Amino acid sequence: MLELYHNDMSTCAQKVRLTLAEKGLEWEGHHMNLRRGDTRTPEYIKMNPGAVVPTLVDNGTIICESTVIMEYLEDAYPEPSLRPKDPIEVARMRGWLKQLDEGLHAAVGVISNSVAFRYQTMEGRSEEEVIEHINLIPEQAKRDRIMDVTLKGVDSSYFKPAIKRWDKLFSDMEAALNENTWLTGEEYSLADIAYTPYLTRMDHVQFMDLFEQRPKILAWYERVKARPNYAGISDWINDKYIPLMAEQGKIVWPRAKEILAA
Ligand SMILES: N[C@@H](CCC(=O)N[C@@H](CS)C(=O)NCC(=O)O)C(=O)O
Repeated sequence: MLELYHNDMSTCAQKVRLTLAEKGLEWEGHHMNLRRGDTRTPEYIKMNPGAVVPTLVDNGTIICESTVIMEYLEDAYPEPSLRPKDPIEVARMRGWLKQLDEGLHAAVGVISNSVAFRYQTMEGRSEEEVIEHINLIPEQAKRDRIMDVTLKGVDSSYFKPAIKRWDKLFSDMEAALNENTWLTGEEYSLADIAYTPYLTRMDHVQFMDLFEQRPKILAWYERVKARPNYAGISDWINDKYIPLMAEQGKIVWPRAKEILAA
């Protein structure tokens, strides 16, 4: 039996739910409330040392890290295949996945937190309680980043590099989609799945002007949303998050635009 510790709006959990849906796999969910700190308990950290979702449990075996989970699902449940046959395309696919793990995911965390999620973290907590809550994050670098972004919002020094990094990624993505229908070639792959939640996040924070001059990305986004597996995102939308992300995102977008124009 497949069990997934996840969260409704988490981009990493969305990656895994999209993969499970594409493969038509049944799973049992354990929903974790991230603002409450459900992943920061000693019991959960034993299972997932980073104190994050998602965690997959397959017949009692624990698998952490969304990219690792996606590749595991591809190996353990190969049909339909989400890894291209051509080794060059597999290399490209892994290149896209690697970038998320090496900074892009953290950068989207900076954007989402500084724009919107910080308000949820601060709600009902004094400043000391906010600091105490963030201090439960096991990894030092992440703790420092989340602390700064939560306390300072878009004035955090992490905001500028984060938006610039995503802008660079979107230039690369537009170029790739100018060549092919999907990110790695003519086959829909784990790379397309992995980036779908991040496009959705840009949409939710109303940063869609990023794609004004990037029509291929917009067309790709329409294609991924039209696939049945998009239910892995749309069935789990938390209505409390959407207005907050939209309202705060609209306020912040001119600032992001200024950074990108400089
Ligand atoms: N590298 C990890 C990152 C996972 C991650 O950052 N998950 C976030 C949600 S997208 C989380 O659980 N955060 C916990 C928290 O905010 O307390 C992965 O790919 O699985």
